[in-house]
Amino acid sequence: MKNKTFWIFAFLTIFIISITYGVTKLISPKEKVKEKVKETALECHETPNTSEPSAFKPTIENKNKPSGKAPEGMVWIPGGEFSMGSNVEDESLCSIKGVTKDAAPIHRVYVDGYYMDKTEVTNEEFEKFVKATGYVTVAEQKPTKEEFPTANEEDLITGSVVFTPTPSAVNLNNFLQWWRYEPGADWKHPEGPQSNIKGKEKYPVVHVVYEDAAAYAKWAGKRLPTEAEWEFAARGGKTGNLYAWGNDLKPKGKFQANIYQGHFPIKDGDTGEDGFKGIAPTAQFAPNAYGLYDMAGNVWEWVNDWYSVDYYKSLAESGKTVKNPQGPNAYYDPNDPTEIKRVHRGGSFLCTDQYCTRYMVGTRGKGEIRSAANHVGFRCVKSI
Ligand SMILES: [Ca+2]
Ligand SMILES: [Ca+2]
Repeated sequence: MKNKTFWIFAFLTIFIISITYGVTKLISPKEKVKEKVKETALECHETPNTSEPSAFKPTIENKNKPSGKAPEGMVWIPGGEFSMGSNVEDESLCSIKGVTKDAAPIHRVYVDGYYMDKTEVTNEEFEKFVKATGYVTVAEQKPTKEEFPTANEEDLITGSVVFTPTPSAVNLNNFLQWWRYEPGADWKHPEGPQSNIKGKEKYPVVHVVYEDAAAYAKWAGKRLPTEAEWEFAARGGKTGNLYAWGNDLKPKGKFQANIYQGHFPIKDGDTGEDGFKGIAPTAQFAPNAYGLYDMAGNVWEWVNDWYSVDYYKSLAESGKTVKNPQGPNAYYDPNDPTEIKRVHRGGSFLCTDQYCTRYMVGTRGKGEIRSAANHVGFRCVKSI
């Protein structure tokens, strides 16, 4: 690795951990866990087990509906009371228990109704925002000495993180093998400076950090969803399902989301059995019961809540139905205590049953708030 980019890789070490899959066990210093990853990572195709199916109580949707038409590109989500979280012990790294413990326990939540974007925000939509405002995303801005005081001046270069398949099979315990910091990568150049978004108008915008997403939402007269709003919407009024569409990953043998099939993360390993190798245009699969597309897969979606590993636990301990939760007051990830993180939801085109199954509707991801990558985007909501 060149000296020039060394520091930024060091910086990205923590970032990629969180932004990629949020699999905190993966980076545990405990060798025991690492060994388990090696043992199980490539043979994980069994149906996930659920430990407490009875923890889910029926979803009770609100009956009221606003008069008039929904804003363009949005659908009405009635809100109501539902059971939030995941109790799938085997999520992600198969037989490694507890990977999804940040999504447990199941707890009861109420949210008011709201409108939600049917799709992830697209390049075309984001371009309108940029043209109207002159907004410059974080990935397009040169990093500053203030933010990275120990970095050399020549290392302060614009760019973002891009998935890069490995030449051959690798152990899945070192994510640096399939991510690279690409100078010049940004939303208009998703694979790097030689790439562009021509013909990708309907693809989700990527390489956006939290503040980019929030700025777009404000300009559009919208806002980012809370984590509870995102999950209520993703569940589509159903109760305790594994996925946004039901409990079967492939009903009638057909994939319902753009995720990853094949040998992860090797070159030409993505078989595209779901119809897409890599990122896809939005809305290529059937919507969920609320008319929302890609609530699983394609790109991760920023939500507004701070990420705290034990937030659900604290809500559950109250023993009450929590009304319109806005997330914890502070971020807290014991694996990266200095990283400032907010929540990602839904998984991406890189999620696979070999490694990251966070397309499961109740599970959570997380990301450092000023870190972007080519598998993270967002969608907005609007209150009435
Ligand atoms: Ca795919
Ligand atoms: Ca998505």
